Amino acid sequence: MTSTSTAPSFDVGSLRSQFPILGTTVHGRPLVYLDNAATTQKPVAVLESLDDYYRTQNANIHRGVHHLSEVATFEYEKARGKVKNFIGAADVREVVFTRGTTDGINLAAHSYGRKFLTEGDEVIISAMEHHSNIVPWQLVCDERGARLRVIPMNDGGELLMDEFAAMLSARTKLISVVHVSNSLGTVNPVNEIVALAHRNGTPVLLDGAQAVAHMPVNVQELDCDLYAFSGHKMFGPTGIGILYGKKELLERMQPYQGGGDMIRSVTFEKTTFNDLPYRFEAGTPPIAAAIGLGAAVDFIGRIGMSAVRRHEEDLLRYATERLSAVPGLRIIGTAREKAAVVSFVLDHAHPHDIGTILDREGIAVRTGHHCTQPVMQRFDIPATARASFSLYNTREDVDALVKGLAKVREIFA
Ligand code: C6P
Repeated sequence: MTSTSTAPSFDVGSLRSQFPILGTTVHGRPLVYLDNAATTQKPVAVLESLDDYYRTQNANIHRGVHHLSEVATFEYEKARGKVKNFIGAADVREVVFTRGTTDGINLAAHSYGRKFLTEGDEVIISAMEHHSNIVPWQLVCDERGARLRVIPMNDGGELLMDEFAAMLSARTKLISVVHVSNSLGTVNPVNEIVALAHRNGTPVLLDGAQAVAHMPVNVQELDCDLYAFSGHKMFGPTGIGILYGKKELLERMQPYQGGGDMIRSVTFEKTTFNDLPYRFEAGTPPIAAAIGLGAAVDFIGRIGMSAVRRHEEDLLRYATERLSAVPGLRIIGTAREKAAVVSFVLDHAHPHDIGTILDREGIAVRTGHHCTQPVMQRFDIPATARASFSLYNTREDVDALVKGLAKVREIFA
């Protein structure tokens, strides 16, 4: 099998040169970075925007009348506008800056769940959720006397849609499902989920942590009510994320955290709240990180998400083919619709040992339960090794992984 790259218009070499870390070595070997579902690397454009902000623009926002405060406020709000366009939101007021996906889902659980859930109500999640989309709902359901229900999946890692449809009732108050599974790679039929939910009058939150950097996402086309994702998984800094929400829904939700900037007026008797989206952004936000996320959005925009998706589909096909040929290797997650995430187990080798041996070869993969313990229970395994790809990965990276696994097999034979 040859290692030629496919999509001719997609210049991986030039993209890679924009990521300084990809030119470094680990244990004396060139870095092969295959842990993109955990976090992506950062291009020069993002690094420079952070540096530039702190060197020339640093000030608090929405507060000062002085020049720097106005510049910082302008840049922060410009970043919000870029995100709005990137996800196809109708209005900047629908784009709430958060600390990340986890923070966004917790915001939704508190602000929606505490206001709208009552005794006997139901929240539906799926069997392949990240802990971030399980625990916040467990907490709020416990508090409100509501019930958490789980859409089951088949052995390939696909949701059983008939069972989902049968679960919907007047008691269903929210559906919160992952767009793309981080441990199986499944791309869920989110359009169908939203359509069924809306027919039942139920809003839908999508966890887009593993989707936004890998495929075109348009929240108006998805028609989802809430959509959460993290900046650091899409070439931006850590500590920043987005909760998109339809304006009518956000307006009905109660504030999550209290503090500066989220109020209109405060007396000891009564507080009135600021407009959207500031009502959900209490305190000084991660200003530099938001601006860095704006730079990440510009970076992705220059490439185009459809081209990214095509490139990663090629990597997925190639990786699946080559890994399937490794004796004793079993891929966990074989859905028909997948993103470029390949989880696997290997006979006689624990995933942690696989990860450690690969690391000595300069190859970074993640091992463990990937914060999806119920997925591991469903497949009756303790953990997997996971290679997750991004726009800068190549077929040569896949070849390096397969070669590294040959070493693992040699040691554990
Ligand atoms: N998954 C992974 O290695 P935060 O930590 O808030 O940025 O993202 C949480 C999260 C939520 N949902 C999904 C589907 C995710 O994949 C993640 C993060 C990482 O798979 C770290 S566990």
